[in-house]
Amino acid sequence: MGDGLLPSQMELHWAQNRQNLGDPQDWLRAENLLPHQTVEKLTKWTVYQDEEHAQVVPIHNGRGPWESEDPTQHMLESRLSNTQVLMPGNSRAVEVDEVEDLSQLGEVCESSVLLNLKKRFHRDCIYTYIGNMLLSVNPFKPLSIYTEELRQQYQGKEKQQNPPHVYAIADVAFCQSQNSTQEQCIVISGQSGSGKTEAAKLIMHYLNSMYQGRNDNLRQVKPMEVLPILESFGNAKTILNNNSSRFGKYLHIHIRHGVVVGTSLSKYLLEKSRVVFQANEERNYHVFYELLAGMNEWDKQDLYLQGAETYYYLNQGRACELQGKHDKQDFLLLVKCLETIGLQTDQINTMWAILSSILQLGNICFSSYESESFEVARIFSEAEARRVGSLLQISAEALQTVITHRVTETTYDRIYCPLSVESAIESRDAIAKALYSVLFDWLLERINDWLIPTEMDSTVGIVDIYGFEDLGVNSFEQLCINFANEQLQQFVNKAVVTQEQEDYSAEKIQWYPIALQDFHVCLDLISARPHGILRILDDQTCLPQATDHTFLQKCHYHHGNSPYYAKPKIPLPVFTIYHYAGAVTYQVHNFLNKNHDQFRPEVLELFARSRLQMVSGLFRKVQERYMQQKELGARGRGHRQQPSTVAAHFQQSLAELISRLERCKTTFIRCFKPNYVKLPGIFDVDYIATQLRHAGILETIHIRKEGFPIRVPFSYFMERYGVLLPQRLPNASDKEQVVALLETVGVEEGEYQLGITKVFMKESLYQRVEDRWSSTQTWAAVTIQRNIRGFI
Ligand code: AD9
Ligand code: MG
Repeated sequence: MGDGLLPSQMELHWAQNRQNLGDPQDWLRAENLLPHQTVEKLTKWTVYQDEEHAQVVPIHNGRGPWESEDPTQHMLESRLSNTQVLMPGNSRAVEVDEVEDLSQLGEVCESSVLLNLKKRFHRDCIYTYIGNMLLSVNPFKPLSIYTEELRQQYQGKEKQQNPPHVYAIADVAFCQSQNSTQEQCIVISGQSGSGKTEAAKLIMHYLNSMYQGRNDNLRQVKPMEVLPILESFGNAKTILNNNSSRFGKYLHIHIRHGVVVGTSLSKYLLEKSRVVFQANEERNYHVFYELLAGMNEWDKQDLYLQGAETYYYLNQGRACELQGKHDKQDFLLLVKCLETIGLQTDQINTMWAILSSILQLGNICFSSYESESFEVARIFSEAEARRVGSLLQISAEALQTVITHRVTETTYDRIYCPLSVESAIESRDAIAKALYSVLFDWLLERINDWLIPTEMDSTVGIVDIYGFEDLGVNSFEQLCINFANEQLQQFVNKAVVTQEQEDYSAEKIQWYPIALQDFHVCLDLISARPHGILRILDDQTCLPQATDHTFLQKCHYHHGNSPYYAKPKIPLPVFTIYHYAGAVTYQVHNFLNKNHDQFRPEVLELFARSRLQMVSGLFRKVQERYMQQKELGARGRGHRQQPSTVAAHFQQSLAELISRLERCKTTFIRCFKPNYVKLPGIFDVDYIATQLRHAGILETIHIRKEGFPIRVPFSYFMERYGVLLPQRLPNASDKEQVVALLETVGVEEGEYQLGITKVFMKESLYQRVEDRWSSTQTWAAVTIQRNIRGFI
C-alpha cells in the first residue's frame, strides 16, 4: 500500500505525526509506507518545516532522479525526491521548482522540460500546458482524475482556475463554440499508444455530460455508446498498442442551444490488410476474438465457429489471448451497443455470418496441378467454401471459381483464366478484405444515421488519427499512416506560429516570429507531383506490366540522392524514409496490389446475387458506385484525371482534412508515451526526449517564451496586484495604473509591452511582481489563491 501513496499523502501523514517523531527514517519504517530496501537507501535528507507541517526530502548519491538504471527504482527515488510545499488549506500543492506551463520554466532546455514532466508524471499530474497547447503523458493506469466532481470543477471555468487537464481544453472549445461562429477543433497527435483515443473519449465524455437534461425538448443522443462498436471493428492489438486504432477519425460533436445533440464521424483509411495478415504478437480486429469468446455454443455451431487458434486469419501473430482484455464481456457490450443504434436482430446475425465467412475463407487451402503446361491452383478442401456459401447464401461453386480464376469479359463471352496458387491466395484474401471493409463502411453509415442530429448551431471537432508507427513489418498502410502524421505535424507547427502571431496582432504588439521545423521536403518526397513516392505508385498501379519491383526501381532512381530517402545496402525489396519522427523501412511487397484495391466485378456480382438481403444490398451499392466512377472516367477521358487508387483517395481526403482544419479554430493536444513496454510508473527519459524533439516542443516553448509568455488583462492585473500601488492614480485608466504599478516594482528594458486590453510580461518581471505581492499576503492566503499564470 505504501508504495502506492502519492508524495502529498505521504508528506501530509508525516506532518500530522511529526510531534512524535525522531528520525524520519524510523518513521518511514514504522509507518511501512515504502519498501524497507528503499527506506534503507535514504541516507541523507532535508527536513523542511513550518509552523504546522514538515516534509522529508531525501538526497541520494548525488545522482539526478532520472539517471537511475532500474526503472522501478527511479520511480521510487523520484517520487521521494519531490520538493513539495504543503500549507494549511492548500488542497493543491504545487512543486516549488515545477511549473504547470512549460513556458514559465526559468531555463528552457531538454533537461528542464523532461525533469518537469517527469516530476509531474510521478505525482500523477499527467497534463502540462504550453500556452494553449496541452501535453499529456500516458499514465498506463487508471487515475482518479476523471470523476463527475472534477468534471464539474472545470465546467465554465477559466483555464487558469484549475490545474491543466483535458477537461479544460474541452471546456474552452465548448465555450468558444458558443461564442463564435468559427468551427472549433481539437487536434490530438502523438505516436502510437500515447493516449490519443483515450483523450478523444474523455473530451466526448466531458462534452456529452455537460448540461445533461438542461433542455428536455432536445433529443440527446449518447455518442459514447458508439465507441465500443468503433473499437471492436476498428481497433486491434499491435506491438505498440494493445488497443491501436487502425483507422483515422474526425468526430464532429454537434451542439444546439448548448447541448450535445449528436455526432457525425468521418473516417480515414481503414487498415484492410490486417484482416488477412498480422505480424508476430499482433492480432486481427478485436471483433473476431470477441465474437468467438462471447457467443454461446449453439449460435457458434450454426455459424461453423470454433476456437480462435484454429483460424489462419486470427492466429498468425500467435497472440489470440490479450492480457487485460475481456473479449467475452466486450462482446456482450458490443451486442448491446449494436441494438442501441437500432440494428435489427437479422442485421446483427448477418454481420456475424459475414465475419464467420471471412474466417472460413482464411482457412481455404490450395494445391496445384498442371494445366496446359502451367501450374494452377485447385481448392484443397471444399468444406470452407461450402460453409461460406451457406452462411452468405451464395453459390459455393461460383465462389470457388472466382477464387481460383480471373474472369475477362469480351463482347461475346466470358473467359475464365485459372490462377497460380500465389494469385489464388491473393484473390481469396482480396475477397475477405472486401467483405470486412464493406461491412465496416455499412456500420459507420448506421452509426452516423443514428447519431446525426436534425438541427444544430455549432460543432466541436476532434481529430484522432492513428499515430506514427514503425512496426516489425511496415507496408503501404504504414506509409500512409506516417505520411498523415507528418502532414498533421506540419500543420501543427504552422498553426502554433500563426496563433502566437494572432495573439500579438490582436493586441497590436510587435513580434518577430520564430519558424518551427518545416517538413515540406519529406512531404514532397512522398507526395509531390510528378515523382513523389505515392505519385510513382499511382502511375505504376495504372500500368498493366508494372510490378512492385519496377515501382521500387523508379523510387530509387528519383530519390536515391535525397537526404530523406535511403536505398537498402543489399538488394532487398525495401526503401527507407527519414520521417520527422524517425527512419522507417518499408517492404514494397504488395504495394501495387494494395493501392489498386478495386473489387473485381465478378466478386461484386457474386455477392450482389446473395439471397441474404443485407449482403446483396451492400454489394449492389458498391456496384453502383463503380458504375458511376466508370462513367465519370469515360466522360473525363482526355483530361488529366486523378487516378482512382487508395493512395490518391487518401491524399485527397487528407488535403481536405487539413484545409478544413485551416478554417477552424484549433487547439492542440500532444500525447506522449512514457515507455516502450506500456507499463505504469516508468518515465523513460530517452524515449520521451525523442518524442519531444519530434513534436518540436522546445521550439514551441521558445516561441512562447521569447515573446511575452504572461498575458494578463489590465483589470485582472489591478484586481490582484492593486495592493502594490501605494496610491491609485486619480482618473487614470487600468492601463495607466498598470504602468504605474510596474514602475513601482521596478522594470528593466523590454520586460513588458502594453496591448489594447492586456499587459504582456516576461517571466522575470512577472516573478518579481508575484513575489512582491506574496510578501504582502499571509501564507494561507497565498496558497489558497491560484496565481495568474493561466492567463498565458
Ligand atoms: V494509436 O495511434 O490508435 O495506436 P493512441 O490512440 O495514441 O494509439 P490509446 O489512446 O489507445 O493510444 O492509448 C493506449 C492505452 O494507454 C489505452 O488503451 C490505455 O490503456 C492507456 N491510456 C491512455 N491514456 C490514458 C489515460 N488518460 N488514463 C489511463 C490511459 N490510461
Ligand atoms: Mg488510437
